[in-house]
This record gives sequence, structure tokens and C-alpha cells, in this order.
Amino acid sequence: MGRLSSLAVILGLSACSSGPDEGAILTFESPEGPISATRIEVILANAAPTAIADVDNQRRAPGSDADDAVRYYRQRALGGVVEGMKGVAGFQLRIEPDITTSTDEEFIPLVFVYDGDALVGVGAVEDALGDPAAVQITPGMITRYPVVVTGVSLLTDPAAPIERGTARTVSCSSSRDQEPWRSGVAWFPVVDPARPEGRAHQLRLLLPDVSVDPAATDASAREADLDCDQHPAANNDCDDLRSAYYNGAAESCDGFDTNCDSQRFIPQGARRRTRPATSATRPRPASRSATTPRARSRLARRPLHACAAARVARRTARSARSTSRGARPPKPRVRHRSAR
Ligand SMILES: [Ca+2]
Ligand SMILES: [Ca+2]
Ligand SMILES: [Ca+2]
Repeated sequence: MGRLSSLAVILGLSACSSGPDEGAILTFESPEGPISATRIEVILANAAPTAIADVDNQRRAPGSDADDAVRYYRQRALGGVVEGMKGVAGFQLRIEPDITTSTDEEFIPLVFVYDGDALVGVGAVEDALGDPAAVQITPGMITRYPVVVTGVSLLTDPAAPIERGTARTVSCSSSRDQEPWRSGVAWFPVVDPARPEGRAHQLRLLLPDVSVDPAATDASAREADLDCDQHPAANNDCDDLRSAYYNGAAESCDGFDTNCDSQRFIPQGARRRTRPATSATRPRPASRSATTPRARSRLARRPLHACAAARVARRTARSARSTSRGARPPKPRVRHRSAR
């Protein structure tokens, strides 16, 4: 059985305060197939209901109409790092309690699996719906749980959408001079073939703000503001993975909904309007060539550079789920109008 390499670092749990017969024993499974791993990072999230936030309609990517239901977790205590294994299937570790650090007896362990420096898997003890569940870590008790590890590929392009089986780390920096610090991780587990309706949430873990306190190990008090744009995801940020997007941001004619109002401004060509001229408004012809039917037709077709607004037909996660169950999808409504 593996044991967390440094309990003092991991949970803030003290090895000397606990005996070998207490704590939570986690046994790793990788049902999709073997996942090679050289390092496992365990982070213990706060299991209190008030520390977990569900946010619907988080946009998947800047140019995307799709959005996801997202569940936020907050780190409660440092987990730790186990190194030196060759794979995750069958691996076991024990998390010991340390009442000198935390009196909590429930945590949600979130597991990040690395092969070298590359994040290759994520894992959790899953509830009946496939979402991360809590484990009991109580002095004087042994508890046992399976950890289901699924493969992920780490996205390096900030604009890339988080699809199933992908993950992204989000860094923040308060100023140009400050080194970016790891604000959190976002990932979307693959679908479980045995429970196609399960694992319905994209998952996000908020880590402690070490720009404020370098020794912080508890993110329980952080707002659900993963991208540190000062706009919490629940009510002011349709894209909490990218700091350029939030309610009130300046909108550009770039095709992206920067200010989260579901409207995008798209550069596109527009045709000149021709109105029937009256005798009073009809201009005198400048030349004979401009008055020919062919010249008037060419003038009408000449495109103008314009910015048109299109209301984005946002597809909620709920409607996406009902669609996947066979319901008729809502008819998209897209309106166009010329910019003034
Ligand atoms: Ca935000
Ligand atoms: Ca944002
Ligand atoms: Ca907009």
C-alpha cells in the first residue's frame, strides 16, 4: 500500500498523532484501461455543502454557443504527492487524520495523475451520479473507498473548449511583476458507458490564493472566481476560465460575446440601399456612365464594411441533456440587423 509521502505536507495531517489503523484507504481503479503514472497529487476539497457551488450556463469557449453545468470545489487541505509508481490500477494510499490541523472529518479527495510532467488522468470517489463524493477521515476509524481515475489530455491553448476528456489549469497574476500562481484546475470527465447520464458536470477546483498568503492551504473562503477577473461565475461571469470575458467588459466587433449579454458583433459585408428618387431629390448625373443600369447595379452590390449584431442562441446544459434523451431540440433563433 502506498502512503502519502509526507503527511505533514499532504493533509497537514500529522503522522505522529495517528496510528496505522485509522484514516481513509483509497484504492485506485482505471476502468477505461491502464493509465501509466509516475506521480499522484491528492487535494482534499471542502465537503461542506456551502463550499460547493453549482453554476449553470458556463460558456464552453469564446466562440461557442454551447455551455456546460459546472460544479465548483474549494481546497480545504493540502493533499500531497505520491511518487514512484508505474500505474494507477490497484494502487492504494491511506489518508490519516490530523485533528491539530483540521477538525473536519469529511473531505472530497480529488486526484490528479501525472506521467512525468504531463497531467494524464483525474480521479475521484464517485457518487451514484458520477460526481465527486466525500470520504470519512475520522480518528480511530478505518474507511475504504474506490477512486475512479479517467484519462484526460491537458489543454494548452487558452481558447480551446473543455470537452469531455480534457482539462485545463488556470493561472492568475495580480500585476505584471507578479509570477502567475495556479488558481485552479478545470476538467470534464469522459462519459461512463455504464451511466451515460452521469458525470454531467464540468468540474472546477479552486486552490488557495497564494498571492495573498504564500503558505495558504485552504481555499474555502474564495469566491467562485477561477480566472481572477473579480467577477464570480454565478452571476457576473459567463466564462470563468478567461479573464477577458465578464459582464460589463468592453465589446468588440470580433465575433466574441465579451460582455456576456449573448450578443456578438460580427464584421460582415452589407449592401447599399437604393431608394426610388423623386424629382426633388434626384441628383444630377455626374456622367453618363454612372446612370446606366449596369453602373447602378454595380453600385448596389458594392459591400460596405459593417458590424452586425447576432443574438447567440445559447444552448443550456438542460436542453442539451433533454436533446440527448430524444426530446425535440429547441429551434434556434438568430436575428440579424445592420449596425447603426
Ligand atoms: Ca471570474
Ligand atoms: Ca471571466
Ligand atoms: Ca456581447
